[in-house]
Amino acid sequence: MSTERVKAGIIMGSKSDLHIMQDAADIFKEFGVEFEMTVVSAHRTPERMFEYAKNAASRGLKVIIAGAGGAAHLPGMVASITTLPVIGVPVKSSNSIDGWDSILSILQMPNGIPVATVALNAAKNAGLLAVQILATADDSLGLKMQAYKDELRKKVEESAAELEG
Ligand code: C2R
Repeated sequence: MSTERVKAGIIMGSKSDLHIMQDAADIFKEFGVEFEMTVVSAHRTPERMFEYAKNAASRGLKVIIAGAGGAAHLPGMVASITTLPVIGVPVKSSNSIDGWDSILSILQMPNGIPVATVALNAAKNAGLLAVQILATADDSLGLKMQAYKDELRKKVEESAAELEG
């Protein structure tokens, strides 16, 4: 499914999650991180989910972002199979009551199998966290992340200066 250069995987339980998960892909594009993106469902395609999680590290991936809505078991199940860090994105989907079902399904993992859970629909933060993980072994990526944070700080300082007059 990928070449050695691909460092990050984005998976989602359904194509209907794409409008949310695209934000993570956009961050990878912005930072120049090679990534792959596909649909994998623990519920609907358990064998595919197992194969994906089992082979991810040997294919060269360093981090996986997994988004799902409702009874969102995908991130936790993938985390149970791989030793790679898994970042979970709770999606407020059509079958989600109010989003809490997705959040708690991903967040409340048992000891031993962590999933780094971001806020509801926060695929952008998932992308940024994945970049930060990759940057621990890539100085140039670390510099890009520093520049990104400097830009955020500048924007706040400009807003503050504007309001203070
Ligand atoms: P459909 O729109 O395809 O009916 O999916 C998907 O992530 C999506 O948000 C509705 C929602 O079901 C979620 N889904 C899961 C899993 N597979 C699909 N939570 C899973 O394996 O955890």
